[in-house]
Amino acid sequence: MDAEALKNYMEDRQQATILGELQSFMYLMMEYRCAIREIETKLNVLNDEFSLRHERNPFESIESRVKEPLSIIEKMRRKGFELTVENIEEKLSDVAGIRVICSFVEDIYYLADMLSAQDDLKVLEVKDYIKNPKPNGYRSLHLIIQIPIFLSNQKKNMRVEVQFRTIAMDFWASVDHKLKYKKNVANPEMIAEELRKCADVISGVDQRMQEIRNMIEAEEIADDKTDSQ
Ligand code: 0O2
Repeated sequence: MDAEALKNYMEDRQQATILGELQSFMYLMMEYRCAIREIETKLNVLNDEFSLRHERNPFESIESRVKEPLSIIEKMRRKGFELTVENIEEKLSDVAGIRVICSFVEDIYYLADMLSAQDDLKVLEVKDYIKNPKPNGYRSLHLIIQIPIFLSNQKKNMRVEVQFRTIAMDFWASVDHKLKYKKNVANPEMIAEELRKCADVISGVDQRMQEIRNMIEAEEIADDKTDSQ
C-alpha cells in the first residue's frame, strides 16, 4: 500500500469509528428517553390516583431531560473518566433525569415511597439532601432508580435520577444554578454565605407551609366527623 492509500485507509477507519460511536451514543440517548417515559408514567398514575382520593395533586409539575452532550462531556472530564459510550452508561447516573416539584415536603416522601415500593424497579441509591442538606444549602431528595425498558430484541435495565423538591427548594436551586456561571465576583465567600442563609429561610417557610396544611387537614377531618354524627 502506498502512502496516499494508507492515509485514505486510516481516514476511512477513523471516520467509521467516529460514526460507530456516534450511532451508539444516539441509541443510548434513545434508551434513556424511554426509561424517562416509563418513570413519568408511574408518577402520573400516582398523581391521578392521589388527586381522586384526596382532591389535590401531590406534585405541581414534572420536568425531564436527557443530559446535553456538552454537559456529559464536562461531567466525564470533571470526574476523570475516559469519554466512551460504554463509560457514559457505566459511570454517570444522571444522564436521564426527572425533576418532580411538590408543594409540600411530606408529598415528596409520599411520592418517593410509593414509587420505591413498585416491584418492577429497583432503587439503587437514595441521597436525602433534605434531611442532610449540602453545605451550600442545596436541598432535594435524589433517587437513582433502575428500570427495565423493553426493546425489539432485549430487555435492558436503565438508570434514571429522580430529584424531588418543593417549589421553594426549586426556586433556590434555579437561582443558585444561574449564579454559578457568574465567576468574577469580588467576594465569593460572602455570596456563598448569603445563599446558604437564604436556603435556611426557604426551608423554614417550607416547614411552616407544611404545618399550615396539617392544621387545615385536621380541621377538615374534625368537620367531617361532626357532619356524620
Ligand atoms: P445538571 O445541569 O442539573 O444536570 P456531582 O455533584 O454532579 O459531581 P453527583 O454524585 O452526580 O456528583 O451529584 P449529586 O450532587 O448527588 O447530584 C447532582 C445533581 O443534583 C446536579 O446535576 C444538580 O442537578 C443537582 N445539584 C446538586 N448539588 C447542587 C447545588 O449545589 N446546586 C444546584 N443548583 N443543583 C445541585 P449536575 O450534573 O451538576 O447538573
